[in-house]
Parts: sequence; C-alpha cells; structure tokens
Amino acid sequence: MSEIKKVRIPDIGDFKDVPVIEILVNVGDILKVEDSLITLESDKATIEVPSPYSGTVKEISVKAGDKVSEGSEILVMEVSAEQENKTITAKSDQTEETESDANVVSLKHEISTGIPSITQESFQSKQSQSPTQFEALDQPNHVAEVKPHAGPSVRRFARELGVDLSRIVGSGPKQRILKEDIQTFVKRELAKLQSTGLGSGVLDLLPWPRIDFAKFGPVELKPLSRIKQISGANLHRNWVMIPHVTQFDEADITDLEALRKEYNKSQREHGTKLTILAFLMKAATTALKKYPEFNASLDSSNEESCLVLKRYYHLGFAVDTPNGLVVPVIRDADQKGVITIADELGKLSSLAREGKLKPTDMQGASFTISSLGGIGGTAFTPIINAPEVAILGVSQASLKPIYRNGEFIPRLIIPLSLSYDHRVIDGASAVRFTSHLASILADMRLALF
Ligand code: CAO
Repeated sequence: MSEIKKVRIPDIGDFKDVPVIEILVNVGDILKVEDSLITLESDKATIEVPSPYSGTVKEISVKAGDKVSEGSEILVMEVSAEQENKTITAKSDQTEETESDANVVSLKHEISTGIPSITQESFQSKQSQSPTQFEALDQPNHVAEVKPHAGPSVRRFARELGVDLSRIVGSGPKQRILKEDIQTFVKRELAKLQSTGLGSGVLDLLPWPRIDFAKFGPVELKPLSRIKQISGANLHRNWVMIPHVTQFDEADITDLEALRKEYNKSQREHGTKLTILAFLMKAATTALKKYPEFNASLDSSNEESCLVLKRYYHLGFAVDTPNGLVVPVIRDADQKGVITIADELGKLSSLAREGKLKPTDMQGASFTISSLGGIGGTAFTPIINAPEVAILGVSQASLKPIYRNGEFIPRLIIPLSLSYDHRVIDGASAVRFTSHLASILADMRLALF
C-alpha cells in the first residue's frame, strides 16, 4: 500500500524567502532518503534540501527562482509502506548523526563548496586536452559551474575527513558521490603522498586544535560566505604548494598622477574616470611582454617540466566585495587603451560587488593585480593565483622626499609587492621585472614601445 506525502522545507534556521537555484529531481524519479531534492542559495551558503522519504516523485511544486521558507511545499511523493519503514530507520540514524556533530548548525544547512579545486596535478593533466576543456578548468579561485551531488551523510563523512567533494567524480546515478568514492579518493591521495615523500614528514602537522571557546566567554557562530569557503580552499592550496617569494619595490608616479588628475578633471561631467589601476594594468602588460616567464604556467606533467608561455595578456584584478574576494579578468589588456581598461574595470568591479559576475568573467587570467592602494598599506605578500606564476600587489602611494641633484624633492611613490613562484622565476628576474615596471609607471611613454 502506498501513501501520498507532501515534502516541505525543513527547519533552515533563520533563513527566510531563500531563492531556489536548482531543482535536482524530475517527476517519476525514484528517490531514497537523503537524496537531494533542491538547492537553495542564501547570501551566506548553498543549502541542499534532502528527501525525508524513499519513494517516487509525483509532482514538483517549486521552480528555480521561487523563494521559499520553512514549511513551503517542495514536492509530492508516493511513499510505499515498506519505503516508509526504511525512512523511519534512516531518519533515526540521521538524528543521531546530527546530535553528535557539534560543528554543524543543522544537518539541513549543508554548505556546498561546489567548486572544482584545481590542483597543480589536475591542471597539468589537462594540458593535453583541448583548449576549451583547459579553459573550463582555469578558474582557480572562483564560483564553479559544477556542483558535487551527495547526500548529507556523505557530505558529513567528507567533512570529517577534510575531503573537498568538488575533487571527486561520483560513481552513483547522475554522478552522485557515494561514501565509497570518498574512501577511494582518500586512499589514492594517501598513496600519492607516500610516493612523493610528503606523507613522511614535511606536512605531517599536528591536528587543528578544537577548542570550546564558549568556555571563555560569549561567542557567535557566523558561517563563512560561499565565496570565502571557495577562495579559502584555493588560497590555502596555493600557499602550501607554491614556493612564494615577494619582491618589494617602488615606482615614482608623480607625473602619471598629474596626467590622470588632469584627464579626470577635463572629463568631470562625462566619460570614464581613469584610475591608477588602469595604468598599472597597461604598464604590467608591457613588462609581461618583455619578461614572458611572468605570463606563464608551470607544466610538470612530463618528466621534463616546462613553462606554458601565454601569448595573450588577460589580467585578473582582485575586488573586495561584501561577501569576499573575487577576481574578474580584463581580456587582452595589451590591446586596449587605459580608457577602455578603466571602463571595463569599473563595470566588472560593480558586477563583482553586486554578485553578478558570470564564471566566464573570472576565467583565463594569465597574471593578476591585487590593488589595496585605495585603502592604505605600505606592502603585503599577495598569494599567487594558481596556475599563474606571479601576482602584483599594490599599496598606497604617498609623497616621499627623493634626493635628486643635491636636494630633496617631494615625489609621489607607489609601493609594489610582486609575489612569484620561485620554481619558475629567479630573484634577479623578479627585480628586473619590478624595475622595468617602475620605469614604465614613471614614464608611461615607455608603454608605447
Ligand atoms: N595609492 C593611492 N591612492 C590610490 C591607490 C594607490 N595605490 N589606488 C587607488 N587609489 C585612490 C584612487 O585614485 C581613488 O582616488 P580618487 O577618487 O581621488 O581618484 C581612490 O583611491 C579609490 O580608488 P578605487 O579603489 O575606486 O579604484 P581602483 O581602480 O584603484 O581600485 C578595485 C578598484 C576594484 C581594485 C578596488 O576597489 C578594490 O576592490 N581593491 C581591493 C582589492 C583587494 O581586496 N585585494 C586584496 C587581495 S589579497 O587579500
């Protein structure tokens, strides 16, 4: 005997009117308990709503774009008595799991990392594939197009082991990730560590301390934004896997600032506002052409490592948004004038802050600039945006006394911090690069050649 059941949005904490971004099932699908039904996206997290029953989908009551809250009907299922028994057993297992997991606010608050984590290895293995496939992977720190499908218990298992689900291709129906897929993945990764020697000491670190901070005073749990979850994992990998060195330098932008201010004054009413970053991009493309190993990626897939020198100059730039850091890309910056670059910078920064960038807006960078100069700072050590090999950090320009022809004169000096991959770039090349960049910024006419 079967019964018709309405499935509703469970307790999702304080979230209300949350948009449905994906329907993961179709009418006629036969589901098991915990199969994901729909994906919701709040400004803080992506939440997959699991099925509370085993049974057949008879009707779907929502569509992508609808807004839902606790209690909203999602779909109608036909549940057999036998299936319902299984449901009850599974539900009690689930309750046990939830109660034992102090780190998770609610089992239903599954935060989907949803990002293909591009390891150096996966990057390298894609070198032999078509440019289109390679391009699709080349989106290191950004929002993914592919979401891993897995039930809450599998996600919990992955979380316990620290496994990034986006690195696993599931062997279940519709590439759903199963517990066995995680076990296979972990075994494979451990074997790799053994073979590289990394497992035998270098990264044999102490486990992260788990402290109940509430013992010391009041605390509040604030989940990291989705962007931070994604970029954090990528930044961590890049920091650990790339031997970074940062070269600090300075450029005299007194004349450049005078030109920029004069132009902006003349265009006060209409036209694009020229920013320092637009000039930095123009100057960087000129320096990259002279020192091509900075506009490259390292390919160690064969016995003999080699550099993939890029003959295009797509420049990423870090944008500070309320939800975290994103890196849109200006394509073919070498072929554009500073006004066009400034115009595109403005548009892409606005889209970034509104959370409206498309994945393609963030793909394909060959070099990145992180400009904190509008905020302040004297120097910093930016993390390379793999698989690139260098990143330019820019801090706040200030007037400094420069000794010239027997006297001190005030000049506007901008601090540059170039982090580079020391496997690819030597210290001498790095300082040649920043010196050349500084000379272009001191006299932008050099960018004409
Ligand atoms: N020194 C002094 N002043 C600077 C400067 C610098 N290096 N860079 C920018 N400024 C000034 C600009 O000239 C502008 O002043 P005016 O209005 O008088 O012209 C003001 O600061 C604001 O500039 P801006 O920030 O609007 O424009 P921008 O093109 O320089 O920067 C963007 C755009 C998107 C890079 C910036 O807004 C941003 O998000 N920066 C943060 C990037 C970041 O977080 N990086 C960290 C990555 S690592 O965690």
